[in-house]
Amino acid sequence: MSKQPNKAGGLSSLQSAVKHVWKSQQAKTNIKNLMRANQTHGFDCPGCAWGDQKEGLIQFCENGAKAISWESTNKKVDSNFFENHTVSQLLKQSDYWLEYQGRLTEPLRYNPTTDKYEPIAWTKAFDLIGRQLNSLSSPNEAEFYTSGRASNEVSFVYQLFGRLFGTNNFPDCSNMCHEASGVALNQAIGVGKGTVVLDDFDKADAILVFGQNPGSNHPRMMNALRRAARHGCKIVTFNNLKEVALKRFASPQSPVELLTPAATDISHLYLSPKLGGDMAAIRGMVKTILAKQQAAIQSGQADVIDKAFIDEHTVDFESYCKQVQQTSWQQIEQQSGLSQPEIEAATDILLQAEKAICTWAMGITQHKHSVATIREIVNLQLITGNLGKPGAGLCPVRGHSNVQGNRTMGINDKPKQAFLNAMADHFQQPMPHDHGHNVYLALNAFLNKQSKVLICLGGNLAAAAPDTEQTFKAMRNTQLNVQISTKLNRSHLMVGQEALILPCLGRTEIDRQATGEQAITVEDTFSMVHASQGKVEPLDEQLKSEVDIICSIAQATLGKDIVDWKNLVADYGNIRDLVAQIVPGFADFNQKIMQPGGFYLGNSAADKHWVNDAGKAQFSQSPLPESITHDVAIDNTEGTKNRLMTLQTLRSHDQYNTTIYGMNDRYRGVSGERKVLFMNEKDAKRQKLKQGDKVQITSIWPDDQHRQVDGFKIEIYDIPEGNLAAYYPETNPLVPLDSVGDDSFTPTSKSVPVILKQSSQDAPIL
Ligand SMILES: Nc1nc2c(c(=O)[nH]1)N[C@H]1C(S)=C(S)[C@@H](COP(=O)(O)OP(=O)(O)OC[C@H]3O[C@@H](n4cnc5c(=O)[nH]c(N)nc54)[C@H](O)[C@@H]3O)O[C@H]1N2
Ligand SMILES: Nc1nc2c(c(=O)[nH]1)N[C@H]1C(S)=C(S)[C@@H](COP(=O)(O)OP(=O)(O)OC[C@H]3O[C@@H](n4cnc5c(=O)[nH]c(N)nc54)[C@H](O)[C@@H]3O)O[C@H]1N2
Ligand SMILES: [Mo]
Repeated sequence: MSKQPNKAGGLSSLQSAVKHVWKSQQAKTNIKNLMRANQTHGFDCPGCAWGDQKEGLIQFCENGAKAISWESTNKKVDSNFFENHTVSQLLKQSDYWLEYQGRLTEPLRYNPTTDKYEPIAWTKAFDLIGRQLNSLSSPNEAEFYTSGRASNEVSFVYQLFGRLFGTNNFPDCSNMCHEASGVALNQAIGVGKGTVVLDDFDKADAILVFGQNPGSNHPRMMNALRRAARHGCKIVTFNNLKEVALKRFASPQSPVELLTPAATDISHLYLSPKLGGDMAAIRGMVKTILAKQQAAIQSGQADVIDKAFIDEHTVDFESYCKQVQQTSWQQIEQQSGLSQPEIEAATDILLQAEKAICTWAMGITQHKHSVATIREIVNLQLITGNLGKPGAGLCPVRGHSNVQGNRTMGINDKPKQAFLNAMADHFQQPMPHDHGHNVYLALNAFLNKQSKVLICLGGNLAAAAPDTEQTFKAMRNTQLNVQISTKLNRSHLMVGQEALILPCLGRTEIDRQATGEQAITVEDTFSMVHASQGKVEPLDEQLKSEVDIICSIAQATLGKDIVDWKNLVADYGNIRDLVAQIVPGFADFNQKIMQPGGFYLGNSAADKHWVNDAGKAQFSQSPLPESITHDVAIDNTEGTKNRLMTLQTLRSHDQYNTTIYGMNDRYRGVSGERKVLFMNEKDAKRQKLKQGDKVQITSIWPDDQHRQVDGFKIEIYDIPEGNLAAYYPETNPLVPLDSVGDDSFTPTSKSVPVILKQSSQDAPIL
């Protein structure tokens, strides 16, 4: 059984930050870099999308330090490197090894005869892309993927280019991430973003944290939770696993907590529902509230629900109540894995709070019924009137540092009509109106050979997307695969008929253009937009900025009649002027980013202004899913009994999505390995497995594909029976491409039905 530490943060996290800065071999630069992270006139930390505090010298966290050091290495992956490595050889290396080789510094083109990437001049690369795009029989045969680190400026020119070219095919990392939040919130409250700002965390009396691990993935959120807990705010955590940081956290900024065993207790109540069981748990909370309301009416006491808010601001309350009444406690307990008293205890905390916030992340968004679950979170906040007042609201905690800004700038396969109209009016050009492709549709289009050209603005689609074998096949089907990146990764090895690697500047580097040094902007989880400016010399003079690369491709494809692309590259202020004219909320964009800390975009729902179809906040009324548990005995193909269990795929403490920084997961007590399978002791006994045994994991899905990974070591763990957990991306081969969320198309990465067998051999590298 793994030994978890008894607190998170503190000295160990500072020590780990220092170790990663040192390992980058650029210690001096990186220490300077860290002091500029998230400071006015500095750069935005590429780690996560949490908001910045107003004061404090240190605005980075351990994992931000890793992200920054990872980018600022002095190791280069240039043409020399590729002379010595064929793509076939590189394919045998791990994801960790690939990224560890250093920064990409030269534009490269794949040569199928030598099976190597070879140097190509930038202009030739742009011409090649322009020719290929213009040879397509329809613009919809091109797919423009974005990863959420891309700035507002590059996102805007990217979508402008794609739409002038003629398509809405903008698959993006959000499709695999918070898509369900956007869909559900748009339906319910008319805006697909969170309604709270950072200050609200200081005002809340209760915070409900659903399905997220901020200790590793949003460490700066831990400061907000710690402050709240110390003020007496009650935090209720719903997490399938017992995440240490959500139990006890020591702030590295507090001398006492840094240097002594002291720490702050974070969660007042910690509940561990079954995977996918949150909707049932929340339904149980509402059922409790309605019962208490009934009792209050009968005894002539004050309302438990917020009747005034419900009457004035919502629709469909009555039909929702009927739905709740029809849901039995038996079903709620069975599906959530929580008991009625546990759910009632959580409800009591919420009801005692005048102001409450609900936050959530991937533990909620990566299931089949994620949209319905998020609607249920909204229902809970509506019934208690916890929306549109300080200290209360909804907070989907975003992942990538500018994933929210990408959408605001128009990276969207289903753009709103008003946005398309504004674009069409401004540029006097028709815009494509048909819905484009998300990640799921794009991969299918490559598999069916309907789509031919893939351009990726950052990210690592090959390793991030589900169903590795199918994803590889899809990417290898391309006529041209263009990867705009900072580091070598698996997506570069998915060569189609043609493949290009275009290396770009990172966020920490100085971006010099014709009019001088440029800043970019990003939007955080709280709709705050602020500038970010790199401060270190670029690693190589051949590197170009993402804006330059996209505008050069656009010019090579479309010419400069409609847009003067060079003018946009020369001064990013010109891009912001366009944004100011097209995107609501950005008037005086260039002036507003001069303000320290940036500016707030506003949120209509936070102002109790409802711009959805209903014109009011809308209660949803979905029944609970019929079944979410896969914990049943089934006959496997060899006729023996096997248990079907549910696997979640998640992040370790030492990774940033597909970028692996190291082999440890300190807060879960794992060191030196990533092929680990967390399992309940009773389940292990039932299946005659013990700590350290190696197993083969097979996912069960009604198609002919054989999805399996091998050599995973059993780690006996405090996890609900029937549930398993293992790291992504090693387990992506198990997530079936067609297993997606209702209405969101997000891969169901947190509920994969699997069976286990003793390992037969040592596992091959993915
Ligand atoms: N250092 C670092 N920071 C990151 C990232 C990173 O990889 N590394 N990634 C960034 C990105 S893009 C994102 S989207 C975020 C991701 O941030 P998280 O959502 O925290 O990421 P995951 O590791 O997927 O963690 C999922 C959490 O939800 C819990 N969980 C899983 N399923 C369920 C469920 O059904 N119910 C409940 N109640 N809990 C469940 C898991 O036990 C785990 O604690 O972090 C961002 N920040
Ligand atoms: N099974 C499973 N699959 C998942 C998830 C899961 O929880 N489970 N999570 C999903 C989620 S939430 C997300 S967001 C996706 C992530 O999907 P992506 O965003 O596509 O993946 P990343 O790993 O963040 O991308 C890393 C690569 O980005 C490039 N890069 C880094 N910085 C920059 C930059 O500044 N500019 C450019 N151009 N490139 C840069 C580097 O080359 C690096 O290799 O994965 C999803 N996949
Ligand atoms: Mo994400």
